[in-house]
Amino acid sequence: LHRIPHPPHRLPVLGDVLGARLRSPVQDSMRIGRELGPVFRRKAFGKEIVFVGGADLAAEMADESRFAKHVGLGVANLRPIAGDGLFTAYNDEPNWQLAHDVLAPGFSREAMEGYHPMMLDVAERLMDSWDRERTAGRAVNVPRDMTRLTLETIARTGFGHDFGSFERARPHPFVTAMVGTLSYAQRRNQVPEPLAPLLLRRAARLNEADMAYLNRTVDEVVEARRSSGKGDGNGDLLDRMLETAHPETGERLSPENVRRQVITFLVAGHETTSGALSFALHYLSRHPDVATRARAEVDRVWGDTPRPGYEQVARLRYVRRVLDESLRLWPTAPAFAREAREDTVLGGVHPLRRGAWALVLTVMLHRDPAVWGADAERFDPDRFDAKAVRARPAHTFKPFGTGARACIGRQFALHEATLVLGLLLRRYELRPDPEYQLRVAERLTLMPEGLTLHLDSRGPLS
Ligand code: MNH
Repeated sequence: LHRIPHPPHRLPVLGDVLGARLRSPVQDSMRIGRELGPVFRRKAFGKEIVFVGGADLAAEMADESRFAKHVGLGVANLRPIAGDGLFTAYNDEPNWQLAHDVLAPGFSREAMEGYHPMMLDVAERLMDSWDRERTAGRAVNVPRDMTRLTLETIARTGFGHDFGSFERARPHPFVTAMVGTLSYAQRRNQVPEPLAPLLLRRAARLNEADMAYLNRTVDEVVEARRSSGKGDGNGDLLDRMLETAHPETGERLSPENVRRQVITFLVAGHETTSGALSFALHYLSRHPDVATRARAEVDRVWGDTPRPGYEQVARLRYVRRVLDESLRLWPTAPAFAREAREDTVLGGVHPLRRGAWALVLTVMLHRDPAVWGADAERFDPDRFDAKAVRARPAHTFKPFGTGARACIGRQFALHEATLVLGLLLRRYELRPDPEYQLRVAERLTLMPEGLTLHLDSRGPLS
C-alpha cells in the first residue's frame, strides 16, 4: 500500500478523520480524490480503504478474470436485512446462482414488454398529481414524487402490489424504513466495529424497528399472493420467486430466501431509479436548450399518441443521452467494490493479495479528465452520441456496475426512466427555483436534496 497516497494529516489510531464529513462520505472522497489522484487510501480507526477513481485502474478492475465483486462496506452492512438476496449474496453462495437463473428471465425483452403498460399507468398517476400542482401554482417536490413513481412501478410490475403512494401526503412507511436502514448501513462504516454497539445504540434500536417493518411488509405481500392462488401475478417477479424451479437443477428458492429477494427488489428496484430521474429533471430544468431538443424528439417520435408503445421508448435516443449524462455526473449507486481473485499487481505497481479489495469510485471514474476531457464537470448529453461512445475506451461508464454481478435491473430502470422523462417533457415546461443550488444527499445512494421545480404548461391545459 505504501505507494498509494493518503491525506496528509493522518492521526495515530484515528486515521484520516480531520475534516472528514460524515454525512457525505462519497462527496468527501471526491474532494480527496481531486487532490490525491487516480488511486488513494483513507483510514479511519484502523480500517484502511483503497479508492480507485482513475479510468485505467478501474478498467483493470473490471477484468473478470482478475477481479470479482466484493461484498463489503455498505453492501455488507445490508446483510442483516437483505441476507443472501441477489444484491448482497457472496459470490460463492449457492443462492446467488439459483436466484440469478430463476429471476433473469423476469428482465427479458418479453417480460419488459409486459411491464410497459403498468409503467404507463403509474406515470399517468404521477401526471395527474402534477397537473393538480400546476393548476394550483405549486412547485413539485421532485425526489418525493420520483420515489412515489418508482416504488409504485416496481411494486406493481414485480409484485402486483399497490402501496398507494400517490394517495399519501407523507412518504409510505416502507420508504421511511428503507431510508432508515440505508442511512444506518452507511453510518456503520464510520464507527469502529467494536464501538458500534455503544456509539450507535439508539440508531441500532431504530434500525431494528425499521427492519422489522420491512420484513412485515414483504411478508404481507407474499401472503397476499399465496392466498390469492397460484400464478396470480401473470409470471411476474414474485411468481418466479415462489414457483419457478431452476431450469437445470429443479431447485426452488426457500421461503426465507424469497423474503430476502422481495426486500432486495423493492429497495434496489426503486431507490436508484428515483435518484436518476431526479438528477435528470434537475439538469433538464437548468439546460433549456437540452430540454427543447429532447422535447422536439419526443414530439417527432411519439406525436400525440397518449400511450406510446414499448418500442417507441427506445427510439428516444436523445432523451436516453440526457439520462446517461445525468448518471455519468451522479451515478446514484456511486461506487462498487472489487476484490482480487488471485495475487495480482494493480497498474503494474500496487501489489494486491488474493482477496484484497478496493472501492471503484464511479463518480470519479465518470469525471476522469483523461477520458471525459478538461470540461468533465459540464453537463453535455452529446457525450453519449454514437460516435463519441465508439471513440471511448471500454469500462469508462459504469453506473450499473460490472461483470457477472452487474445490475440485473438495468433495462428495467432505463426503460422506465426514459418513458417517464419523455412523458414529462411532452407535458410540462420545467422551471427551476432560481435559489436552488444542487445539494446531494447520501444514504449509500445519491439524491438531489430539496429539489423543487415549477411546472408551466405547454399550451392550454387539457
Ligand atoms: Mn441495480 C446491482 C445500480 C436499478 C436490482 N445495481 C447493481 C449494481 C449497481 C446498480 C452499481 C452493482 C453493485 C455492486 O457491484 O456491488 N441499479 C443501479 C442503478 C439503477 C439500478 C444506478 C437505476 C438507475 N437495480 C435497478 C432496478 C432493479 C435493480 C430497477 C430491479 C428491478 N441491482 C439490482 C440487483 C442487483 C443490482 C438485484 C444485484 C445483482 C447481482 O449481484 O446479481
